[in-house]
Amino acid sequence: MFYVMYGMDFLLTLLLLIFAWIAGSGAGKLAFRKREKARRKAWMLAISAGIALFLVVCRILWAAAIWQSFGPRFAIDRLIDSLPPVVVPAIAVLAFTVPRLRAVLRQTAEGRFDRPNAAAPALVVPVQSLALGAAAGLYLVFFPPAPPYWGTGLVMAVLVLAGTVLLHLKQTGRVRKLGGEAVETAVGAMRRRHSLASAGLALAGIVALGVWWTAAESTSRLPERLNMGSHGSVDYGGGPVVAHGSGHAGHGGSTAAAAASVRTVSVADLTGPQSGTPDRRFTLTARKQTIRKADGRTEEGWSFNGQIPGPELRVAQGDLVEVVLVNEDVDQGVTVHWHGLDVPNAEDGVAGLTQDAVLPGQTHTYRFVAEQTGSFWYHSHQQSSEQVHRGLFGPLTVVPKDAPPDVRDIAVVSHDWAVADGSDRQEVKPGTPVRLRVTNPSSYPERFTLTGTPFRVAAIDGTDVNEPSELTDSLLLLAGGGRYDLVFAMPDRPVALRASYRDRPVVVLSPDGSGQAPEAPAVTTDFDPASYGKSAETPFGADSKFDRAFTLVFDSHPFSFYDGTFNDGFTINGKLFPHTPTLLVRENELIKTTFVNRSYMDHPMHLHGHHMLVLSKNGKPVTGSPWWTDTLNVAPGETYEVAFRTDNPGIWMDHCHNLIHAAAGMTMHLAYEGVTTPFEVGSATVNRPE
Ligand SMILES: [Cu+2]
Repeated sequence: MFYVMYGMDFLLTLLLLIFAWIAGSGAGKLAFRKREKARRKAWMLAISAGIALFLVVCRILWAAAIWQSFGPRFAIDRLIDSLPPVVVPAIAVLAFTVPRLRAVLRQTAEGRFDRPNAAAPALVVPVQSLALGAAAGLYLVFFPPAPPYWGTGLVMAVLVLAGTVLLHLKQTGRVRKLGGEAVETAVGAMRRRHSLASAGLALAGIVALGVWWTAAESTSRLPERLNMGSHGSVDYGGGPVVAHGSGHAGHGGSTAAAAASVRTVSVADLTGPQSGTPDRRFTLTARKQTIRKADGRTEEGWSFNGQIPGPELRVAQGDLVEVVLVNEDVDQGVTVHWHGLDVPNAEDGVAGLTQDAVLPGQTHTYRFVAEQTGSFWYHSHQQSSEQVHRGLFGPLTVVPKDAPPDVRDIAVVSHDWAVADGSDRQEVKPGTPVRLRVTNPSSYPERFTLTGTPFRVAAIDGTDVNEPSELTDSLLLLAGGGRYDLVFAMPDRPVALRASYRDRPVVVLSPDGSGQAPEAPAVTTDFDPASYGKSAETPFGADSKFDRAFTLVFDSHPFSFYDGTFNDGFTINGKLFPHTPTLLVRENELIKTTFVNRSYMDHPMHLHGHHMLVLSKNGKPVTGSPWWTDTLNVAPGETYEVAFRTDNPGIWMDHCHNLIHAAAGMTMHLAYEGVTTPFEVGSATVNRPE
């Protein structure tokens, strides 16, 4: 639906430019046509201008339809930025061009041709101005404006106005020529000037493109060193101004924070318990590993403890967990991030923000208390777009202290490499309660089906669903980085979990361990967490008074540079990191964030260190169970409102978990007042978090 709506808008914009351009060019030449051709050319002008006017009306109606379908945030930029430059000239065409063109048509029908009338700027310039406005509209498709849109609107208006003035001057000059010379001489001279001007314009265009390319390429380069606490651009979300500094705790702290006499603390000091004997101790050793894929080819992968996915870390709620990360030979360095587990900031494992990447031969120790129960996963947050893809991830499960012992509890981390050899077949006695902890470690949303038994989605992103109802033939869309816990009692026949990207099931459970997987359902219904389960008390909700409200709008920038590389960028409020705003907060505030996806790809938004309560989806309140998430898939055309409490001080990543998007700048931070970091990213450091 969204693709159709935005695609059609693009098509209308393109067609408008084509017809307005044909009309504008025809209008400029009309007065210089041979008498016998004038009538036909005037008709062609009338038709192309008529189509262009019709397309302007279509664009207005289509913007209204987009507004109606997806909400004002999806159409407001059209209203402010791209429609005025065509609507105003279109009105001028109706007021000035149409009467004069009708006169030309009338006269030429009688065999007369009044050249000065046909050359009148009032006939010609409005049509050409419309073409300029249409060109501005097409530019805005590829370089979408950022909120609040007024600046871009003003620039577009000034540019089109300036262009119109120049066209007017040019046309007045032509009229003068037409008065002074014989038409044939005038036409000849005009043709020559026209060719020269066209060549000049084309050359200027190429030069401008070159200048833009060079400038965009060089300005997109990240600085050699960038402190992640420096916050070049900030957003207070309408709340009180928050003191923030320029990093380097321990070297005088932050000036702004000091000036406001706010106590500063370094992320490095926001650790888990440093003393006490751990209840569970693990060692994760990262090393290179050759992987044989399903098609027989081999590729260099990287593993934890020689496995892809890495070993499951299974702990009980309340355990003090100690994990020693050892990097044997992964040259880029590694870290471990505990995805979904809201650990203290220093234990969060983000290279360049909460620690330095652990280089070959080095170790790093993480210590935290597993306070939440549920399904989580761990992965490297150093060059994560490449390292997670190559295998540096694994499941992390926190079970309740009083977990029933008879449950068959299986962590399923579905990764295209890990399952290359076929389905995971397991024997489960009929009647056994089963919990499948399904994790999607890929960058893209994955669609799962479970066949052979009715089931319930017992938990989303590690948090229990309240009174989940029974499902059959449901299509479960799981965000990249997200988790669903599927529970059922094992029937006396096989059960299969399928992922849409694979032919063979990911997991087959059967009473004898060798059963045939049941057929995939022919028809499925989409599972919607927004209306699943029963509503229940939440610590805050849509009616709460929020201390700050942030709006994050995602746009496609198909022609953009990031760190010197030309690519398909996805911006947050028009910006790529490090120009994305840092969301600044104080401890113990209630925050509302609105995600608006106007781009053509899904963005699984992952906030570190906090769980977000989903308040509404596409303007409709969540009606089912309270829906807590740490990785929310925001599909094209979707708007979500989420809320969270600032109860975990630090500087936290808030980014798209399509790690390719994140690596191309779709990342930002949530920073608490007074928190600084001694760590840096940039080419002069070892740290590349994405
Ligand atoms: Cu994304």
